[in-house]
Amino acid sequence: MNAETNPLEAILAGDRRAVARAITALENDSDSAHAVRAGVAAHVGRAHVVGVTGPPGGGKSTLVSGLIRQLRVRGHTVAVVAVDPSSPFTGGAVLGDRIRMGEHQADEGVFIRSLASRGHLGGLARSATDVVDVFDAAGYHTVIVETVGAGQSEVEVTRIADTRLVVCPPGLGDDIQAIKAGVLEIADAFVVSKADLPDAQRTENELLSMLTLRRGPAAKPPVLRTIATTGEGLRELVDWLEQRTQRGSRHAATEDRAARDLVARSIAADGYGRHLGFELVAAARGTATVRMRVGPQHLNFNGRCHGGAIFSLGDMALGLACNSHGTIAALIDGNISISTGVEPGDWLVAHATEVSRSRKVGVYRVDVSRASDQAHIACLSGTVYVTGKPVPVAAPGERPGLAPLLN
Ligand SMILES: Nc1nc2c(ncn2[C@@H]2O[C@H](COP(=O)(O)OP(=O)(O)O)[C@@H](O)[C@H]2O)c(=O)[nH]1
Ligand SMILES: [Mg+2]
Repeated sequence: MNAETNPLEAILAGDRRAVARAITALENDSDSAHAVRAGVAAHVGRAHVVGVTGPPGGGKSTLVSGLIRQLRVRGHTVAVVAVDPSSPFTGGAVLGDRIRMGEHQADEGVFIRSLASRGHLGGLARSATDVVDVFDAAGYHTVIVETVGAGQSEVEVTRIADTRLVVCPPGLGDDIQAIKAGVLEIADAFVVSKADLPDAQRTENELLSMLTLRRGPAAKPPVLRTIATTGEGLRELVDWLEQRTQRGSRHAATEDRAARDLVARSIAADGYGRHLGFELVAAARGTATVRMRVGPQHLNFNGRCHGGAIFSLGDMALGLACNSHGTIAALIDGNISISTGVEPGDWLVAHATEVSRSRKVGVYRVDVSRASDQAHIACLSGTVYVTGKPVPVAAPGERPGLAPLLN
């Protein structure tokens, strides 16, 4: 088979050079990128795509390297996409990943690719999604996506992966609040990395108690401990991965993916939301979750969070939820009840859901809670008028706007 004459056949046959060339085309968005996307589209959905997210230096790359080792022992092929959108700050991290995973470079059953940042997280996530599809089409059993957990990338990893692992190294301190405020909703499992460190037990306890507070019928994600440097806990983690049946699920809800794309672009284009520090956590058709950390700009003259700021947060989630269908909908009537005051430093999470929607009118409900203890803070209900005009950021074929690089 000749990669020059039939690149798609070569990719599907797992030819490494053809795969590498396809990825380069996607990264550079060159003329052949479109052909690659179109070509592999019909051949995806077999790989188990595992997203690994967490703070910089949390032990993600070391963990991924350990996962590769375990998966190889079981005879599985593995591809890795390492995405580091914050490389201007962590400079050289991508190269570091390459070196750290060096032991796998000679293994034909392993393909590791780092994606360099161009500062646009939205665009980066898009090429990561395409690269995952290439690996999937090339027949890799497991595709691991490593991303730095900083704001928007949490929702991006939701979009890319079938299974999401959130890495929590000991000693996160206040940062654990941010984890509570965002990744609680998206984590399929928590991994307490560097479990050899003294604070590991405390981190595990904090995660477990935060999961106890979680409401709703969804299955509680397990908390697993690993010491990636010695391999401890990795067998259990891979056992857990192997019993998952979510393989290919990222393709199941195409409509939700489209809605999530649109919502991510909408919030990035929202000047008011950016001004107040709103961050997107998750979105699907008719629903959106947005968070903020209460800072000085949100306070009233009594030093507590302004009711207007809470309304704004709720309204942002509601606005994203009702516009997620792709047509402009505008609030015509809204009510808020606030049950508890909020202090500076608290993380608030607003979750909007669709109660009903007809061609012209939609009814939405938003629950605002405090991340640290899941306390109910406010409830907002609103009626929207559906205009039928397309949401401007939804223009087909348009590149995503500048997603805010958070943290
Ligand atoms: N003590 C200990 N250190 C670890 C462990 N895993 C990773 N590290 C160290 O933590 C640092 C950051 O690891 P890395 O995997 O690059 O983190 P990443 O930025 O999240 O990808 C490195 O110095 C690793 O050697 C572990 O299990 N125990
Ligand atoms: Mg890394």
